[in-house]
Amino acid sequence: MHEKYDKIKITDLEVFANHGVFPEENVLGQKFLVSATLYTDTRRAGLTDDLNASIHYGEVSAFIDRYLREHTFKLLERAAEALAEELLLHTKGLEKILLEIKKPWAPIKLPLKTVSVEIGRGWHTAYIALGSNMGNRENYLNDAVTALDAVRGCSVKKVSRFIETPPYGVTDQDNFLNGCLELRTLLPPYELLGELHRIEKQAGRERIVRWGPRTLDLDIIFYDDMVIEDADLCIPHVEMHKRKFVLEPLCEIAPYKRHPVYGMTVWEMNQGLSEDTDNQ
Ligand code: A4P
Ligand code: MG
Repeated sequence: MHEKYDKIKITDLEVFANHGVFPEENVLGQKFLVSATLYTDTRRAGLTDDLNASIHYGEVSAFIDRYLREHTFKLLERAAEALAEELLLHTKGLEKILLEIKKPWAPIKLPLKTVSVEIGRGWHTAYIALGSNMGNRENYLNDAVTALDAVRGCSVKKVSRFIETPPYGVTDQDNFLNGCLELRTLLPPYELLGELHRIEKQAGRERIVRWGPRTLDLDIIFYDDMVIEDADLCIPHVEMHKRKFVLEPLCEIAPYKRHPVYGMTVWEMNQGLSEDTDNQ
């Protein structure tokens, strides 16, 4: 996995800008030192000697300089967050960034070399299951795909076909239309869940009966290989391996994705479930 180790580093780029909590800092300005570690696969550039196959550190440096001069933030945390997001959104081939902003002249009336904030941000891959069993089901699912793709820092990469499925759990309700999608996202899991809830709400979703009828249900199935077991968020989704209506569409777009706890691929889980049903 050589590409995981590849990086391009910019160290202590000097920018004169106006960030700070004190109003004087926003007017007078001061020096900032910016360091960025850009994680990108340099293999192709390494073989071809072609700049277009890599990230141009001159352009990135110019972008950092311009961005920090043209915006004013109170906190270094906010400056770093906003800048990292802009760089990830607009730099082709940039998978992850470590960004440090140092403030050598921090006005705290004590001698110090620098204060700084360093953050790590990057792209993640999530798989989302979609379901609807009320109203115009196909429209609800298509609108959800569009709404998710429109979220800043979210880009839908693949969408499965939508399949008609009998209700699981509470069986006394209409058939579902189910599908899955692959999402590239800058959002951490809880922020992604917040966006899913917002989109469900926009589709008129009301939470009356658990597992009951709904216009739109959006569940996070996988988020990279992360495992979360909190009261209000479980990833991988706890029931996914038992659900044909998740595994079948997921198998279309990510057959070789492996469950980070059970170790089985989506294809294997889907196959196992078909055999169980055949034997019933
Ligand atoms: N939550 C925890 N983990 C997750 C996660 N990975 N993704 C929490 C999304 N949400 C997660 O969900 C309840 C709470 O689960 C959320 O607020 C979140 O904090 P909900 O959507 O409000 O309620 P729900 O959907 O009724 O319950 P649940 O347990 O999420 O049900 P499922 O698992 O979504 O199942 N049959 C067919 N054929 N097709 C279906 O799509 N769907 C369900 C609902 C039942 N039967 C079905 C289908
Ligand atoms: Mg749900």
